[in-house]
Amino acid sequence: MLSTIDLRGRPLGVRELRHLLPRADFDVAAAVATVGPICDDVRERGATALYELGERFDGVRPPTLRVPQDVLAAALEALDPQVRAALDEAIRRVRIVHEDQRRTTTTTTVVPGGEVSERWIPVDRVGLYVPGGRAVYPSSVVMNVVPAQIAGVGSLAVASPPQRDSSGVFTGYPHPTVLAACALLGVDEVYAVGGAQAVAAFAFGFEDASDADAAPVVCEPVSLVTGPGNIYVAAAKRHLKGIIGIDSEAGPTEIAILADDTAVPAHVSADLISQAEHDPQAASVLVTASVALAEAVRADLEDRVAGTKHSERVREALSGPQSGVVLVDDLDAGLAVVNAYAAEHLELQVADAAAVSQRVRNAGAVFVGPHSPVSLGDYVAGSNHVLPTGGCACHSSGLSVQSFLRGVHVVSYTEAALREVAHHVVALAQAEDLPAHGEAVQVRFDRA
Ligand code: HSO
Ligand code: ZN
Repeated sequence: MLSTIDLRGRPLGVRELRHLLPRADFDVAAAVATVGPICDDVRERGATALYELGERFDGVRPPTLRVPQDVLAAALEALDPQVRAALDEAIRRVRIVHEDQRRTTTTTTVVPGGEVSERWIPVDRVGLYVPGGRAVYPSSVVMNVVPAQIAGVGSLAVASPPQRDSSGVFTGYPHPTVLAACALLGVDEVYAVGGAQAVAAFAFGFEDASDADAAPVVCEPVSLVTGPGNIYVAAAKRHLKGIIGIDSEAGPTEIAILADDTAVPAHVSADLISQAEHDPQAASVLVTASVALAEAVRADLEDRVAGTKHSERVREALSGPQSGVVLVDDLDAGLAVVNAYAAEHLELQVADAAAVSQRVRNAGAVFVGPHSPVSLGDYVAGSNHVLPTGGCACHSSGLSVQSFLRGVHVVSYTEAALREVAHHVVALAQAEDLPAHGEAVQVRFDRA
């Protein structure tokens, strides 16, 4: 478990680091080839394809693609009170943080009579993806829905894979805890569709006329799809981007930990395991200048991995090419490594972690000091857990209220303000050999 990449004594630039740092050999780019035909199938055959793909990939044909309202209500009714209390608290904290992300219109007076405002307009309709399969993700319902609601999105649908083994009324629908979280947040449009096909279903919309006794169910296409998923979900988002907007490519999860001798090996080891638990393709990376810490973490991992519920999956993730221990000369070199790696989650378990955090440039989210583990952020810190993976944190942000808004410039000039600047428009239009641009201004000042 955890191969070692020894970068000590090697001054490395970003290009070399990106080449040397642990990364999965099967990445999103490779998965795009697989999801292309699935997306085409959904576009062409709609609901028929979605039922078949559920059977093929999730092992169950949903009773209906849209989850009926009484099934949503029953899920909320059956929700374990402790889980409900935890979800309520998660919702409360995520709301507090995301309320602070609201944008207000700014109006700039460029010159007297010449104004440019920026208005923030929510996307009309969004599709929120909630993973399922290896685990159950009611927390991802919260992380998707709360910012969309605060942004003021008018129409919002959730998709999550149909589940084979929940009993009775829920069989073939998303996990009841996921349904309960939707009900808790007032989301009533929920589809039993998972994987790449869910992203395609949102992008193209579909009509389900399989119930001859009822009116056809129509899922209108959305403008934006958000949410975390496995590598195929991330690949479908990349493939369909343009037809839909996406948040970020939130694929198999990653944790990088920058640690020094002050770190507690058991904490480091438990945190590496916590994210490896998601997926055999999850990445867990320890970056340290302390050989003693690296060894202590390795020793702790042996026991801890053996004793954890999903030890097989964890072992696979920790043994993969995407995970490892990176040995560096010092803290500066460690920071260069984590900035080049651009992890989805970066923990700083070092002395003076708050000061060190100021030097982090590329990470989906940063977890500072010994009492801020990633699993806190996964559930109840108030931060969002839908974050860019695969190095995308160097150009993308995690999910936020902003993800659901578009900034629109609204330009308003008076006649005098236009007249004042007309000659500049004409000069630039001529320089660009686009004289009609200039004429469109001049015509307003020509005498009749
Ligand atoms: N660590 C995952 C989110 C999650 N963890 C949900 C537990 N439940 C990606 O940030
Ligand atoms: Zn997690």
